[in-house]
Amino acid sequence: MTAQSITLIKPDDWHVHLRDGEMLKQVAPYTAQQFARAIIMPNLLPPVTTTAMAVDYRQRILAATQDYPDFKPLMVAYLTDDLDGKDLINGHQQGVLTAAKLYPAGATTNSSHGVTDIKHIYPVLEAMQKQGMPLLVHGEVVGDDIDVFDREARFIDDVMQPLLKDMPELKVVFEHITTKDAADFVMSAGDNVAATITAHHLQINRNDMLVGGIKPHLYCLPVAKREQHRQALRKAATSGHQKFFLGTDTAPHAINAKESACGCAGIFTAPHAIEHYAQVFEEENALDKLEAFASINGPKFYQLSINKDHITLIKKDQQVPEKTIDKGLSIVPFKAGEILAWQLQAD
Ligand code: OTD
Ligand code: ZN
Ligand code: ZN
Repeated sequence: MTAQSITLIKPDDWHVHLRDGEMLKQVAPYTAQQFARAIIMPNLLPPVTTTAMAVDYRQRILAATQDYPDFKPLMVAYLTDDLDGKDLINGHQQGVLTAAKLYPAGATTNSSHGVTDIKHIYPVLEAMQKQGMPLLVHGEVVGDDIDVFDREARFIDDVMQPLLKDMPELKVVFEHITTKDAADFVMSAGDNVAATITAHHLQINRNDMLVGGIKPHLYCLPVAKREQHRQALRKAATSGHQKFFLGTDTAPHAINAKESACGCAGIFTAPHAIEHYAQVFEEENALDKLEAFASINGPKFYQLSINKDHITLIKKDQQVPEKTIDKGLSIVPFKAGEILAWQLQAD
């Protein structure tokens, strides 16, 4: 018999972009409604690089999610070539900074302040290793000679392997993996290496983005890859293995910034994030592994407690709205206008 409802320990989202200002007010409640905690990406303009900036940003997030007082944003500092390592470690010791994020310069939205050569930040990474502070990586190498579809595989060879050779105890989350290469690499690495997987990379391949007309709302970075990679990601996520956990990488942009001659990268999955994942796990006959992926593996890796609350998903069709509109901002969610098989039950 197929499941009509499932109850899970309340999930966490280990990778979200909540933005700032009016956009923050519009998008943050979607995440806070479904998830107990979320790792908040620091790629604002200017980026969140200090403990003080993270404290301020956390306040703005809490103000935007006051209807969900139990929601806990977990803050991340953005690593730059000249970051103050002392402040970073202090911020972690004080419980303000959960992790630090490595954006190779130019790899994704608002990454121009990112690290130009990982060797520049070796002293900071060594301190993080000692401290047990996780490093979150946008795992792509950028360069004029590197094909956009090869950026992630190249990152494994050029950055990840040498880094872990030099710092074998460093806790690393390979964010939003998109290739079989990355899934295999993470499986073969030590327990200190894990990965997040987005709902959209479990659902779309590069044909979905490009065949029959270009679909700007399916364009994100790292860009979706070939079908064989999507299959490898589905296998990894639904295996229940402790190394893989939920990170939506929901990355909203206003509609005019997406539907443009030079459209922004990012897919807005927050409104129905857990339902998108449930659909994938059901298709793979692995609904029994969803709780490990969504609610257990993440906190275990981050050495945080597992949530006490639960959520229930029911098997009931619902249509994703064409747009979410608030405060003059209009954003197109993932699968806009389409029917989803699962629905999160309201509290
Ligand atoms: N990818 N867009 C954004 C971030 C992510 O690489 C990412 O984490 C964004 O808009 O902030 C995107 O396509
Ligand atoms: Zn990224
Ligand atoms: Zn992201």
